[in-house]
Amino acid sequence: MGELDQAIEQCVEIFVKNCGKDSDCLNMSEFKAMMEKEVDASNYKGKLMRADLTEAFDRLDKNKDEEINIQEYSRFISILMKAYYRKKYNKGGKGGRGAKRGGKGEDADED
Ligand SMILES: [Ca+2]
Repeated sequence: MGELDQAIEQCVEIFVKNCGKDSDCLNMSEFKAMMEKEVDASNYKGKLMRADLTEAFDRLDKNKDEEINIQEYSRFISILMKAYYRKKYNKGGKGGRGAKRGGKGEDADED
């Protein structure tokens, strides 16, 4: 198994582990528990991590069903990946490629 396979598997398993027993989504308390256990905000740079968890949850919950599904979670992982990259390597910020996407629903990670 490749390193990327392992990283993807871990991301998925963390999601599944934190979802309620009979659910395939994270509710607010599961999301908060996951964040406290699995995410060190100091590793990331970006608006999302400066917001409190309730606001982060609201922004991630695109379909407003008060749960984070796998699609919303995968967007969240993507936001964290970009924020980590920006913090660690100090590149990939605004003005780089892709800065002018202009699409709706994809701007949660932009300042
Ligand atoms: Ca949702």
